[in-house]
Amino acid sequence: MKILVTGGAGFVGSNFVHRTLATRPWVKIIVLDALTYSGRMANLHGVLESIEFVRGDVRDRLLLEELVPRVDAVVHFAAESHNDNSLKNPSIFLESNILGTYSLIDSCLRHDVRFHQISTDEVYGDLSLEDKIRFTSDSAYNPSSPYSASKAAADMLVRAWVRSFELRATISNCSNNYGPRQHEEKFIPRTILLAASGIKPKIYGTGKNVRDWIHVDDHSDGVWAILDRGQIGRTYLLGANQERSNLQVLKYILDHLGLKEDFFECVADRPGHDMRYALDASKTNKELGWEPQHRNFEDGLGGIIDHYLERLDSGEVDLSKISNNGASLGL
Ligand code: NAD
Ligand code: TDX
Repeated sequence: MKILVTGGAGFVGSNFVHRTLATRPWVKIIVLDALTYSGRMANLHGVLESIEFVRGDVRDRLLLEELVPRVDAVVHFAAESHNDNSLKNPSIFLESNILGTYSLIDSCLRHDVRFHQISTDEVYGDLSLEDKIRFTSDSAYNPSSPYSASKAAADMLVRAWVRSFELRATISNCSNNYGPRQHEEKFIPRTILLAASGIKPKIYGTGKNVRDWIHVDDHSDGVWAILDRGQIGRTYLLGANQERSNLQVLKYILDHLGLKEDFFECVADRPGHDMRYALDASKTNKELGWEPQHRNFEDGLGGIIDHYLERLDSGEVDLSKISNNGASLGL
């Protein structure tokens, strides 16, 4: 089997490449990545000799004409992925996330290639802290930010292409990932890197906002369960049922680093900040037999903190970009 992995130099995509080669060494991989500010060749360290890497944009139709006919499936991770950036510069989110997905599904349709759309729980909007429900694949889309609206729009295109043109496609909506190789603009790496450098980490607003945290390897295994056994046209939710408030995550990290629990500062809230995400992934479990292997968030997080401390020691992290008192801007 040969697959095209878009965005394979980013956080989730690179972990998918590492995980695939570790668990399915027979799978041939082409990575297509534009190497924007968030893509790093270093994320593919150790696997570069086993894959084909192409630097390019998912909107480049001519390039897709060369690559797509060579594979059995496209797994589409490439995206602008940071909510804070989408509030400051939405246009690139529309370009890469919506038009990029359109170029890929158009090419996959013409070459009859299977397509898998990597999406997010954020397309469903948020829940309140009091809500007893979790989102299911039947929940209505109700995105809050330019980022989540662009992901929702891209998912809608995929659904329409399945219905109107019989594109062979599936979609997965996953909750917040943690693991190695995540860009330092995101909450967990940013908090570890700042705290370990003696700079107070930043909590947006009250810190009561809740995310469901899943280990990135469990996300990758879920995608493979869908590629292997998923039904064309279906949406599958991937969540770990590990809801934690941002304050709980922060305090765990501070404790792990031997720092006082008040070593942080509250800064201006993210505009439109979603309060709580929670997914009910039981249907994916029943239909595909997938379930997260990392059952406890704190155990999983404890295992990756050293990875970020090593990155700090290597001097590759520019702390000035993430130590400001608000949302970082990687673009
Ligand atoms: P990331 O920002 O770390 O990586 C994105 C990658 O895509 C980078 O390597 C970047 O260079 C590449 N890219 C961006 N625009 C491109 C373009 N136009 N053409 C080619 N390559 C381009 O993001 P991530 O956190 O790894 O997220 C990857 C995917 O997973 C996204 O689709 C995101 O919506 C989805 N997702 C992420 C999470 C999470 O918690 N990180 C959760 C659910 C879903
Ligand atoms: O310094 C910070 N302080 C803080 O309190 C940062 C960077 C974030 N936060 C808060 C905002 C969120 O409530 O932490 C929470 C997590 O923030 P992010 O890491 O920016 O992730 P989030 O906005 O939840 O979106 C993530 O999960 C879904 C990914 O970035 C998306 O790509 C994915 O779709």
